[in-house]
Order: sequence, then C-alpha cells, then structure tokens
Amino acid sequence: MTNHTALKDWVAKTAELCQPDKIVWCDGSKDEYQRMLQIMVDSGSAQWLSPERKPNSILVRSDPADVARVEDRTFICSNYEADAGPTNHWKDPEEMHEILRPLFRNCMRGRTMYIIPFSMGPVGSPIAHIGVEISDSPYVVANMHIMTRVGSKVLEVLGDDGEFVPCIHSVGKPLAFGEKDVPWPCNADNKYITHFPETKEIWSYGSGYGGNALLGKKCFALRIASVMAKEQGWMAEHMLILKLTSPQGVVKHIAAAFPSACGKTNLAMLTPTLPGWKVETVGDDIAWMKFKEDGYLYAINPENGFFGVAPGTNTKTNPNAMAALSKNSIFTNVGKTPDGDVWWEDIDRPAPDLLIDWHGKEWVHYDSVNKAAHPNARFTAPASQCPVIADNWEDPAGVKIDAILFGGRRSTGQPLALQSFSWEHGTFLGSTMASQKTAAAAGKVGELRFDPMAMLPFCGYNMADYFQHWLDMGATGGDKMPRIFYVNWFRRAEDGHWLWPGFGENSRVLKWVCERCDGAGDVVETPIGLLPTNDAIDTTGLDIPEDDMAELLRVDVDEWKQKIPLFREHYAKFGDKLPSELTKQLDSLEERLN
Ligand code: GTP
Ligand code: SPV
Ligand code: MN
Repeated sequence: MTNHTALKDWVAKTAELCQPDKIVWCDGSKDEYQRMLQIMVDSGSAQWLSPERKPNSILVRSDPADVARVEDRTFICSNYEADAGPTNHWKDPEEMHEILRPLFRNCMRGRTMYIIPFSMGPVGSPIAHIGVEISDSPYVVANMHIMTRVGSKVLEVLGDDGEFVPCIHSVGKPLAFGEKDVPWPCNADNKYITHFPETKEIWSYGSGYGGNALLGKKCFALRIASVMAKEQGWMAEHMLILKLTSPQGVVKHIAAAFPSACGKTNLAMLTPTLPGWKVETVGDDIAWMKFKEDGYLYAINPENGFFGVAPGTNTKTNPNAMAALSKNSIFTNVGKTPDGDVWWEDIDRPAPDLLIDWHGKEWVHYDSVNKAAHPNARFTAPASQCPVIADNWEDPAGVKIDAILFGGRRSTGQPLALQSFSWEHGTFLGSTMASQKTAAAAGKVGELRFDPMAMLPFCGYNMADYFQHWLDMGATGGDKMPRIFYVNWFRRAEDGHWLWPGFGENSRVLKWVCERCDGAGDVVETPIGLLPTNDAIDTTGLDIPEDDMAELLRVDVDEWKQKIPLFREHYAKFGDKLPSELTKQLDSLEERLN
C-alpha cells in the first residue's frame, strides 16, 4: 500500500466520517478495471454490450436528474469572496464544511469506499501532479482508470511525503442494512461540487456524472490547477492540443480553447481534407502549460482518455473517435440497438426498430424532441485507442505550443478566423469570448453568454486575476509566446444552414494558422484583428459559394460598434480588479471602429 502518513491519516479520517462497509485501495490493474465493470453489471448499474460489436464495453444509464455538470451547485470556497470573483459561486470555507459534514456523515453506509491514487499527466512528468480520489462509486473507479493514470505506480512517485490533492466524492445515497441499491445512486436535490483553493481540496456530493464526479478532470485539472498555475507561474486551460504536420513536414502544436461541446474533441482528431496535411491528437480537453529553460511554453495533456460527447459523432465527422470508442469503452446515456450496439443521433446508421432510448424504454420517435441519446450522452475511451494519437502525446516534457485558438458557437457576427495583433490583444479576445450554451451543463441551451477563454465554469479564482495572469505569462514569455487566433466554425446563414462545413474542412483554417506562425499567409488589417484575405484560406476542392466565403470573413463595423457596450458591461463585473491593459485594449478597439 503506502507509508505516506498524511495520506493514510486522511483516508482513516474520511472513513471515520463516511462509515463505508469496506475500504479498497485501487491498484490500477486491468483485473481491477474488469472487476469494476462486473460489479456494475451484477448490481444492475450497467449492461454488457455485444462482444462482437463493442468488445469489453458497457452501457450505463444515469438517473434523469443527473446528466451533466451542475454549474449552479459548483462552489469556490476561498477565504475571501473577492478571490472567487463575480463569475463563481462563493461560500466561506468554514460554512461550506458545516454544510458538507452532516451530508458526508455516514454517507457510505452499505457501500465500498475506493481509494484512487491518480496522476494527471504521465507518471513522474515535471508538469504532472498527483491526486487521490476517495469515492463510493465503482462507475467512478472504472472511468478514472480510463481518464487518468491510476494505481500503485502513482503511490510510488508519491513516496512517504509527496504532495497530492485530496478529492472526496460520494453519490450521497447510503444504503440501510439489506436495502437494495438503485441502478444509478445519486442525491439529485443535494448536489455540492466544492473546491477549497487555499487548502487545495475537493469535496463532491450527490452526483455521479462526468465532471461532477471524475474529480481529476474539471475539479482538479482546471479549478484547483488554475489556482496552482497562478501561484506557480504556469497555465491550466480548457484546451485541446493537436500536432499539425504540413506536406513539407513542418510541425506545429496548436492548443485550442472552445467551451464545452463546441468542438475540441473533433478538432483534436480531425482528418484533414487538404491533401498531405496530418493532424494527430495530444489531448482533447485540458492543457497544462509550463515554461521550459528555452523560454517557450510546453504543454501536456493531463488526461489519459476521452470523455467525449456522443451525439453527432460518426465515421464521417470523426472516424478517429469512432475507432477510439470501438472497444474497452464506457457509454453513458446513449441508446441501445437490439443487436447490442450503441446508437445516438447522427451516428452512421439510421435508428433500427426496437431501439432502446437512454431512459431504458423503447424509443418512440414521434418528434425531434424525444432523443434516443441524451444530448450530453458521453463515451469514455482510452486515448491510446485513438488511431491518430500523436507519438509524443505522453512525452513528459510536453510539446512546444506554437499557436492558441479561441472559439465558440456564434451563429452570427464572429468571422471564421482572425489573428490577434499581439499577446495582449489575444488576451483581450479570449476575455471577451462568448458562446451559445450547450447541453454539457444543466440549464438553458442556446443562450449566448460570455465565456472567457472557455473557462467560465472552470476558473478556480477571480477571473480578473486570471486575465492578469495571462498578461503576466505574456510578459514573461515575450516573443516566444504562441500566436493567438480566434475561430468560429458555427456561423449560420439566414436560412439556417451552416455557412462553414466544419470538421475535416477546418484543416483549411489550420493551414493558414500554420503559415501565420511562420510569418507567411496573407492578412488584411481590420479593426477587430488580422483577417485572412479572401483567398488566404485554401478552398481548393471545397464547394463553397463565394458569397458564403465572403460572409464568413466579413467584418460588420456597425455590428461590432454595438458590441462595445456589452463588452464594457461584461468588464464592469470585475470592478477595479480588471487589468487596465484590457480596458486599454477595449478603448483601442472602439477607436479603430470609429
Ligand atoms: P466537451 O467534451 O464538452 O469539452 O466538448 P468538446 O469541445 O470536445 O466538443 P465536441 O468536439 O465533442 O463537439 C460537440 C458537438 O459539436 C458535437 O455534436 C459535434 O458534432 C459538433 N461539432 C464539432 N465540430 C464541429 C464543426 O466544425 N462544425 C459543426 N457544425 N459542428 C461541430
Ligand atoms: C465539459 O463539460 O467541458 C466536459 C464534460 O468536458 S465534463 O467532464 O462533464 O465536465
Ligand atoms: Mn470540456
């Protein structure tokens, strides 16, 4: 096991509080993974899919009241409210502990408490960090096996006194003696996803789903890690990382921050339609970036698997994801075909007869509202199964980042692509990012909201301080910082059709980004940034009307002028904490528009 006294004490204290029937230390072995799947199948939480169609894979259906991240139940418990900032829900740490203590008391009765030591990042990498999750959910254990590096080798690195982030999770449903469990235990009306940035702890109660429960992901690798990054001079970002190779063999690494369900997984695994270009995946959701001695920024993917959006994924839009999830995967809230395979909206084949929906009922396809898969249905698949996983994806030193893309879902206004004038202007672009809300979080889908750097739900401290941190990183890195771009794949024409075909065709924009990094590629200076000239984006072989292309690259000065007051209002939330550089950037934009 371990001789780490602090770890053993914490486990003993947590067991004393939660009163589980049993304690199991996870070793991260394949046997253990298989045991978790079997436990879930035996208890009725999961079912095996067909061994021919989806070998060694299970289907799990969650409680309909537990299907996505819950932003209004997510708290940053810093000592001072100002340190959580206006975009987070804040609670005093002592007050939160007083709420949590009675909830966690005896909460694991009738259940097994699993101790999951995990590494975010290749075990032993100088960019990696270690966490230990305590959870009463075998579903969490199995998912953590795929999403992180779990087990004994992590305890070895931790040694007797290594640092770890303690993460406590309970589904919040103790069982009375003899009480039969439900397929998806949770505590729907009492969810608390809480973070203590000063003591670097995570307590999560009541939900078993995704980012609420797999605490290495959003809770640690973004909310707590963003605080560590600020303190230690690095960056923890909601970004994919891809390796782009040109026909001439020029290699660039690109990181991209898009909000939840806005295309990170798809871009990270893209199959370029441009001949000779190659995209390989380093990561699809999170990037940790640190300076190396050479002064450049290097990134690792702290994760080990993909927790990807299922609906919309198919062999045309993302064949690599389809291959990654073809075996050894966990499917949550998707439909099930009579031949024991999974099904979701826009998967390759039409819905077969006798399809079972995510509620476990025969699917009644009478309207488009009644989906067979929940819009936030997910697959959990090992990254190593992705056919285009980059050979250097586990390099402990990370990959040198050449460009950073920001982007969101904007049906109007925002052009297909632009480059920032500078790092400071790029920080301004990221800080004023807006996107339509998706089903990845509970709440109203489609609503336009500011989502700075795609970090609105994930920044563990005051977002104004986070903006300052971006500026500080730029000041440190100087000329060696990545170039910053803003892209938008989601423009729609008035009749509703996508103006840009997206997916593999996004390689055309990546090509321009690659050229710009080397000082080539044509641009025209506009008030909002450097836009590709009308023929700078290679549209060879693409059947796109000239009018659509012009529309995609049009800058409507009047429309942008109307956005200035909205930007000012967004910035006003941060009061005098807002870096003056950003006000300056906004003033300059206004001047350029006039
Ligand atoms: P999270 O895992 O929530 O962080 O999401 P993500 O950013 O990885 O999003 P993902 O790649 O899973 O895409 C979400 C949805 O957007 C899927 O239904 C995709 O089919 C769709 N999508 C992705 N890329 C494009 C694109 O280029 N164009 C269009 N129209 N849709 C896209
Ligand atoms: C996201 O919502 O950005 C996700 C899914 O990547 S979850 O892990 O549930 O946060
Ligand atoms: Mn995400």
